[in-house]
Amino acid sequence: MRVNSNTKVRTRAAAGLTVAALAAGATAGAGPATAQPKAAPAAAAAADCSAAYRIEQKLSSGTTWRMCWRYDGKAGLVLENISYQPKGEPKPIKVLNSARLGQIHVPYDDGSVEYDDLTGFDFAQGLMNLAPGECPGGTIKTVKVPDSWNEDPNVKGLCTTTRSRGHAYRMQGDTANKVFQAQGKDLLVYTVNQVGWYEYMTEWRFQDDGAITMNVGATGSLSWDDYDAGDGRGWPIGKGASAKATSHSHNAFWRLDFALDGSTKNKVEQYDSTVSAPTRGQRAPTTKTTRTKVTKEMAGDSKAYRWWRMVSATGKNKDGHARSYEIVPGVTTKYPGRSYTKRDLYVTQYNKCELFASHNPGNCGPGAGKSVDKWVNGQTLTHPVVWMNIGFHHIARDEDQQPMPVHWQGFSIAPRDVTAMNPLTPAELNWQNGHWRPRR
Ligand SMILES: [Cu+2]
Repeated sequence: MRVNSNTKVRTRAAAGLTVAALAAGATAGAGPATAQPKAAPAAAAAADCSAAYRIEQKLSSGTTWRMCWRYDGKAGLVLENISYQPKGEPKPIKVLNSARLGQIHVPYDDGSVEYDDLTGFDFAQGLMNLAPGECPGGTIKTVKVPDSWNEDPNVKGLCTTTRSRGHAYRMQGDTANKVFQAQGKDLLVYTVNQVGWYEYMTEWRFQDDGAITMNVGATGSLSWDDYDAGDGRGWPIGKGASAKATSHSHNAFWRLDFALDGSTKNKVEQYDSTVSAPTRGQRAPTTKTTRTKVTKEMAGDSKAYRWWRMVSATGKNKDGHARSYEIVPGVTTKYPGRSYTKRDLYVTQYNKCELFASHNPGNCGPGAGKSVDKWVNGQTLTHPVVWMNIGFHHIARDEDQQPMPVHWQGFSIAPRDVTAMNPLTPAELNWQNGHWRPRR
């Protein structure tokens, strides 16, 4: 039997207990301490993995996604060696060396407590068995949880399945009865991890158009112990106004180690556009877009008219354009309370010791610091690693019980010039590239 959730439930009841003490309590009897991160398996960088750790899905539209998975004792699901092969491409196009969560940081609004769920509150240990019905049409893989608390470390906890996402495109042809349309298909890979009263869904969505969307969904139950918020720091749940669920934030981090076309020497670019009022002689406002090459480690903020991309060091598409992946931030409520949550995006030079955006367990050298903001210290980027911070401020509502509906937060990366045309272009239209002229 797995450890009953009540034994590791978050409690903020014991006044004066520090977070460290809570963390120690939560791991008591959990077996050997795991202060140091495990060395990555030697096979991680290899081109392949054994069948049990391979995920390969050819979607009905012709796109194939391939990757390896492993399960980390703190980060949970780690996807490695991710490649994309749309129809018409002779071989897989590598996108990422590694994709994983970097932290889920949960500070409470009344200042009583904050949690580092991955590094301090046994997110990975809380991997849940999935019932067949929650992986519809898919396959549930068995995950061996490292240093498991349970007699049987095996959890039927990794779902891979496919899902339709609606229109991939639609275009009216020459005649009313000729419509070009396609229904998009996605590969989904997900786990559910219980932390205290919460259950986190870690979902990776690999679309047939080359985009990858990563989301964390929080469900389960509101924290039972947190019903004593003061005014302005909670919301009344239940009859009357006596039980106020304490508001809190879920600050989720993802760590992406890109390897476009198999090389980690990717270039980072930031684009900003400014819109100016019309000057004399202009009929409308003008917009100018500028590119800034990011050559050194950076901490950046999302804003309107700003985006970033990772550019392949080696690969070009059939039009001769450098392949790249654009970073598409999701909706976020940035939490300014901690140094590492103050910025939306960090790009650091690769360091195998830098694995968690906060409370990093490894000792990364003298003065290296324990959080991602500290690692942005001017190094030249020859192997950039992307850290995205997406925050959600959770002010509970009556509808959050019971169970709590899943609330999602996340972001996407989208191909930009990876293929010369829409990877789903039907054969009849594949001549319409560039400044084409209608055929008569
Ligand atoms: Cu919440």
